[in-house]
Amino acid sequence: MITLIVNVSGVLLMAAIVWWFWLYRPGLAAQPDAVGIVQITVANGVYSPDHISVPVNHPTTLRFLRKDSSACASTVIFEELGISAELPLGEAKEVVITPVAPGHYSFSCPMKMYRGSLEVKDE
Ligand SMILES: [Cu+2]
Repeated sequence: MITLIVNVSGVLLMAAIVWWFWLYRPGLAAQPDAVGIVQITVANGVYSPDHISVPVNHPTTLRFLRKDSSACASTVIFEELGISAELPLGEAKEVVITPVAPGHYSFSCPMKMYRGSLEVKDE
């Protein structure tokens, strides 16, 4: 019985890994509110929302709220934009970005367990 449970949970875990790394695609992109702010929660291995759409050449405030106490989640990196920020636990941290070129950019924690995408759109 124990073996069965271990096997079943192993299969479920593998299915979850496959889903997370290969099948999962973020849904509709979140957009800044009327004053140019997007709230992003950092918890349980995901940025919510993890797909954000922002206008080009416009300052957008990404307001991160980290609820995950693991050390790796405490840094968010926008590789292509050359931005990295420390996220204090349980406190909002604002990262202001003004992307100058349309395209797709990524953001993640240092080990890339937390991953998000930023879509910069022409107006
Ligand atoms: Cu990480």
